[in-house]
Amino acid sequence: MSQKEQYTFCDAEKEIQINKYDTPTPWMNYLSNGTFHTMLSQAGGGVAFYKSPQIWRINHYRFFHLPTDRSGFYTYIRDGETVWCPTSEPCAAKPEQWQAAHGMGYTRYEAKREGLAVNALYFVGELENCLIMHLQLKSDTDKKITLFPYVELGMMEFMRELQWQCYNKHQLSCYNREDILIYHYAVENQPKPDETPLVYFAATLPAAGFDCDRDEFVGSYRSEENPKRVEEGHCSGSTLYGGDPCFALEIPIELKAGQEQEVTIFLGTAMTEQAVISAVQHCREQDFVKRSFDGLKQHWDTYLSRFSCEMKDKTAERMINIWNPYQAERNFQFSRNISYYATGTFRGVGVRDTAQDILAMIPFDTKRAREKLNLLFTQQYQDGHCNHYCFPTEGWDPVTRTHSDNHLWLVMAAYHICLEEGELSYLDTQVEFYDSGRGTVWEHMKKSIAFTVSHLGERGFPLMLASDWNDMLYRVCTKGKGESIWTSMQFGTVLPMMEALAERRGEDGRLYREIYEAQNRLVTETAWDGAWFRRCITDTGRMIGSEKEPQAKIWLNTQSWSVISGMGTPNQQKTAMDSVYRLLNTPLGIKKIHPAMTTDYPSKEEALTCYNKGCGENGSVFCHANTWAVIAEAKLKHADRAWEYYTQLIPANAQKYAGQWRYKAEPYVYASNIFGPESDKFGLANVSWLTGTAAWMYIAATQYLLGIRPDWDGLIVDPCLPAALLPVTVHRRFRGKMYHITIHQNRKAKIPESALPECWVEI
Ligand code: IFM
Repeated sequence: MSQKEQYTFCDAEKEIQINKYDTPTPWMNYLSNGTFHTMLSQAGGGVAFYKSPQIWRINHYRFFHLPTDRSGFYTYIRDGETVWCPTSEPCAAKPEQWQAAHGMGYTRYEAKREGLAVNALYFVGELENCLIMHLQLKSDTDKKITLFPYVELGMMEFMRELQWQCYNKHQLSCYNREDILIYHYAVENQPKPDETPLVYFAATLPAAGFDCDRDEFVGSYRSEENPKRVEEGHCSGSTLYGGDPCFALEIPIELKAGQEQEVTIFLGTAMTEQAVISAVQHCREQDFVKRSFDGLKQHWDTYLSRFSCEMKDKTAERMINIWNPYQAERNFQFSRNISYYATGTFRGVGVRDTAQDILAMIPFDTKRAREKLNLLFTQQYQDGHCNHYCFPTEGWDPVTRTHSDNHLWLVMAAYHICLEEGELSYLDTQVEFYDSGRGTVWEHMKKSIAFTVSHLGERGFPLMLASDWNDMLYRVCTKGKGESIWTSMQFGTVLPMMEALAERRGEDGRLYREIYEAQNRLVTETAWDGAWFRRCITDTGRMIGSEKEPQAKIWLNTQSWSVISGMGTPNQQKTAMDSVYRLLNTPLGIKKIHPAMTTDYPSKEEALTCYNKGCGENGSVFCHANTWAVIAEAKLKHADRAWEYYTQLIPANAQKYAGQWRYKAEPYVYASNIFGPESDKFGLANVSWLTGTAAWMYIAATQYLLGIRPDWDGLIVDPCLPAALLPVTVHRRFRGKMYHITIHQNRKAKIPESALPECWVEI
């Protein structure tokens, strides 16, 4: 099957249109209004949740069991003896014509079988907390059909369900109230019972029947593919007071040839029965669907208009204008919580991950960025270190491991908020410390620096602690002595930010400069290996990432971050990045280390990895880390190489190179990693959607390739683009004004803040 047949991008609609339901893996979209969320595949599979997938998950979704990508949000159409679904799945009888399209916050399906055409639009709007499934039906001939909208409910706490469902499921109830099905999750010891909503299911047309008991609806030894009641043509009217719940409706419809008929189904949440009834009344209003969808469209049009570009490379243009900022926004919202790969059971808000996601929200909305960063600062202790994850929605205790990098990411995010806003007021925001007391953001930031200063190792580099950015390095420091050269470079990146902020505040910034210089001396002298920078030092003093080592001789991050931090000499930086190109680059991106390690390196007892070669953290193309190589090459002004690194990882390009059935993941969003050449699955993309790649690739593309960066008194234009790509035009909203910048050459320039609402510049 050719690429063209499988999917098409439609940039005018900001959509990807998918022409076959059986993609190699489920290709997901996220529908959300910030409170009610649905992850939905091209085949109608997925999971909905209210605020948290850990404690308020609505339906079952099987992440790795077969059949894949089930259950989901299905409407069965019983047309004579045939039963099919506009989502294509899960029935054996498939539509004769079919297409799905993922757009900004919505997914739609167009299907036709036996003269019956159905357009189904799924989205979550601002007006109510519900998934809206709007169906338009049109038949070539007169027809009497029955629709059976269906959702397999689960216990709201997925982990409790795995462990305790044999008891707790008999504490659930699901029933019909005034033509609305209601699910009540109230089990012993559940967290936040008072904040737990009821779930509802209702339609705009009257139902002739319903089921709330899954076993009654589906029947024994059957599945979503062939529910018994659909086959029989009628629901059983079951309610459920203990057992396995579901929502199913039976909606008979008479269609006249050529006439369109509409029905909308709502799966939503509200706190009380009365609130449910009001919400459904609202949903059933004549223009509710239209108003909701228009609002959603408007929201994304406005959001994405804040930064866009026009360039000859349409694949890159599409990523920069549409899919990359969309993915970054979803990461900002969901951190690494729930995706087709992450089960949404334990990862709340990761401080490290979210602080990086904030960087890509800043150009769009500093208010949202501030709020999220405030939350992260509440995870900081008086001594300056931070919790690793927190669970603000679930109210669970945080994961308290101390890593060497978490608190430093906060400094970086706060600096960039100030820079975007062009003033320092954010620094005066008061935020609680996790252990006791409160302080301004600026005080928090100073404590971040103080923590690293007081946690340097024997050689003077920051202690690794429970790992730096690279989780795998937790074994380097089990005795508390290992040191991170990369954290030194991360420290070296934020110290000049502190210096600049201190000076703008009228304080003495020299201390930060002095610390920077001391760290820089270490990096230049001790970390340099001859052709690249070493990565870290183990408890026993072994230098990891050295030519002298038998494995994992070179690591990507200390090369790219030497440039980002400005540490090491210019010659070292350039040599290091040349080594990256020579030893780590592949046509599918840059490997994180080379060569991949065996599971007994450096010793069997203290092995650095359990990963097979070429997988995950062990020699895969780690896309997140690739973004920093793009930035580094752009900073070195190597336009062709920077662009090569950027474009080879654009998902549609990588997928094309690897082949669709090797790459497997979505061609419109970044994956966390791609299996590397030391694996026989080289080219397989893994953990798509929720990855730091989204935020950083966006920063790399917009701030370093296009080179549009905020400065205190205007915009810096510092492009680094291949000559063949020029001219490029950028539209950037900045401090309430719109800038239209046409770049004809790679020349650094400064655009002073405009007094007018719009400003046109040629570089
Ligand atoms: O930095 C981490 C991140 O927190 C989780 N995914 C892997 C990254 C690299 O180890």
